[in-house]
Amino acid sequence: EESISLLTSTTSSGKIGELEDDTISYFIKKKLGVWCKQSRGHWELGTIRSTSGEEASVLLSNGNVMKVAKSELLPANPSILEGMDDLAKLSYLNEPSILQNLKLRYSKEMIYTKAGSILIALNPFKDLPIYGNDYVPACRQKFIDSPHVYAMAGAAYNEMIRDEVNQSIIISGESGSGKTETGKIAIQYLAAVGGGSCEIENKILQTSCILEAFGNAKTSKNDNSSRFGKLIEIHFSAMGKICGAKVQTLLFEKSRVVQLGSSERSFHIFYQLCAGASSALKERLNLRDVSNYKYLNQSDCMTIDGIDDVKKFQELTKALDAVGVCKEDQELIFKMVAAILWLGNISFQVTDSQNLIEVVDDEAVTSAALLMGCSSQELIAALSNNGVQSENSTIAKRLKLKQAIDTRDAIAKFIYASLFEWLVEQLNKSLQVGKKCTGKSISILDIYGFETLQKNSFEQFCINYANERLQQHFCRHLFKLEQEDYGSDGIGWTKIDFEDNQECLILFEKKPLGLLSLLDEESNLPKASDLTFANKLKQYLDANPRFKKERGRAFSVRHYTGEVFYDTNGFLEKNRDTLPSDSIQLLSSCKCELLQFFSKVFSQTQKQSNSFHTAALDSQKQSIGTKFKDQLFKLMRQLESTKPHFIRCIRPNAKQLPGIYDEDLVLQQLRCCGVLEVARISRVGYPTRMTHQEFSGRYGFLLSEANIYQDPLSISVAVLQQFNIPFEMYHVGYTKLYLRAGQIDALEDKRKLVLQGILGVQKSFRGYQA
Ligand code: AOV
Ligand code: MG
Repeated sequence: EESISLLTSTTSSGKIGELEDDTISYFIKKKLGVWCKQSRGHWELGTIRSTSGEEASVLLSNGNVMKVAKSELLPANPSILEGMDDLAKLSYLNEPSILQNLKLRYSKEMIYTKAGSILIALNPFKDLPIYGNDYVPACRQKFIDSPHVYAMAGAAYNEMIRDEVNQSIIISGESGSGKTETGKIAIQYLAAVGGGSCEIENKILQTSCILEAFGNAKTSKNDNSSRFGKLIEIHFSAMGKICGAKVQTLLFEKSRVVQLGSSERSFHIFYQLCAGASSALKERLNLRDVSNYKYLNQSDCMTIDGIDDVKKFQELTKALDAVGVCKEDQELIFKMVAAILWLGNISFQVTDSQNLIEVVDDEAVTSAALLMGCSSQELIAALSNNGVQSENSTIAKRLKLKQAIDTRDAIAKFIYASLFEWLVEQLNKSLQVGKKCTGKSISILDIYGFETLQKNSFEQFCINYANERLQQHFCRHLFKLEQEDYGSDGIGWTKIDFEDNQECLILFEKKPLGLLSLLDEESNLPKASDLTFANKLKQYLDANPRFKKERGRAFSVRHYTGEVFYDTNGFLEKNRDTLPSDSIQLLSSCKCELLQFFSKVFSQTQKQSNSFHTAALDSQKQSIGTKFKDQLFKLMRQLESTKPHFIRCIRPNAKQLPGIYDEDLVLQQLRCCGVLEVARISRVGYPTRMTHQEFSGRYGFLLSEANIYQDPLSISVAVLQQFNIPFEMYHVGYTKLYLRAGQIDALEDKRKLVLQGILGVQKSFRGYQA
């Protein structure tokens, strides 16, 4: 009985010391558990033995007795609450209690836990028997009770049908936390419940395999790290059947094609093709073993433990078949991949004291030229000269070593990035949403996770900026909008504080004195260098509390996840992303249709962006940073028009191994994503809200005839009363009705029963007529 009274106690996080002394006496008398902070920031469970003044003597579970300040103690939850499936159900919501709860569940392979409306997913790093068609219907029936990706996808699906509103499932978390896998699990569920007779859902499932082969790579954080962001929009008919899909991608990390960190790999496809191509295909592409290619062997890592590239290649070609990429196109794709590998092997010889070069005319040149469909001479010319415009003619100017290497790499990156974009287009054509598709959609967002590497460059800068934007969206929905709604609808409410990351976004986006603007400004100055850029940042941004000066070329940003140190080496070049006009000319003259197409698309976008500028210089085209910002804004606007469902993925250890729960690592991630605050809000909050019109429109017909009202408000109240919804479970606002978690589902069940009854009567009536 006493543990029950504790359950309903109003204290939520309260430190014991902040409560009255009789609470402490109560804890002593009943030997209730408390969390006691240890020297290294860990928490140990114990019981208070006695107190004197501000100090308490605590018997720890490991047998030691410790003296601590009362204010340092936190209440532990009674054991009946151990391993709760929703953190909001805990009596005490403090960090050690949450950490302990998740740990216990993780040890029992219960990787999903709710924190109010959001789903927390701990990466198990091993296959669990909780997916597959057997689990789909089970989740569908009682989706409210079981924390699972299926349940969340199910909720999105049901709400889409019920409210006729587009939905989104937004997955976030650090690199390697399980976002991409979680996204696939959500799609799997939607394909199962929304599957019709057509092939479309199989095609949707196959797209992941293709996108991962070309867009994922092994990094130091994750063996299958996404190097692009993606939003998959799944469209449904009015009957709830899948009728198409659209894939949108975001900032692709093309630098990986030419540059690798140690123990990292390039994109999977390079290794898959070299390992898995048939001998005939290998011959046609003049393919060698991966160890022969400089773009790949600059890293010591060629294989991934437990991954069979041969098998992956077979799966890839099957997937390409399934989405309708014909064999001829597949051959073209592989040709481009092989051409890039050979391009990387092209070497240069310095011929004079001025560092001018000549291209070494060897097998690499012949193979690359052959695959690209040009002559060796043409390729050599494009790699050794740069056309310089003079008054009325173009003079070919010989390149220096660094310029030549940059040109070669720029061509390789351009071909690969264009290939990726083209593939996404092919997928979209194959998944095209038909005209008959009049229903709504569910979008699944899976971007690259926050990254803090030993060396953080322009790529991490963009990735982390994207994560800041996403965090803002999350905060707005869970904290700001929620609380504003209560305020304006006359609900009494104590505000819950949360960390706002607005300041950090200002640091990135402010014009003209923000990181992105200053980067663009510097990128447009011909004499600028990474060092002058770094100095400019220090000059203008020092006052921003989110910015931190560092020595030399570096600077730091205080992100919502912590401080990240960036080295500006290569920032300007990567932001400019220039492709020499000679290279574009070369590609457009190649016989390969894909290359012709890529160069045409390039010239068109170039023209479009140039029309906004006066000078038609290469450097005047839109920078990568600005383009990315625009893409992100568009994405956010798109998400704003949907009802969001959030999944927070957590990486329980950095080793990518099952069974290890690193408390510090988990806690740091929980803090970043505001799990504690979310759980608090949802415990006191009302997750369901409908206008009186909506509510009375949907449930009014359930009223017995004695209850006939005209206005929506009275109908709503009558429904609540007729179904004995307890008073503390709802709040009637001026405009909306607010319901606590679980209430709307009980009503939905009743509605369904009644409807089935009515349909049953109609059926038998028809049967009688016949
Ligand atoms: P990410 O998408 O969050 O990282 P992934 O989804 O690629 O992370 O997950 C990393 C690895 O964890 C996967 O390759 C699986 O081995 C394992 N994993 C994740 N979720 C599950 C699950 N539910 N069941 C079994 N194994 C799982 V990044 O893309 O790096 O930010 O840019
Ligand atoms: Mg991923």
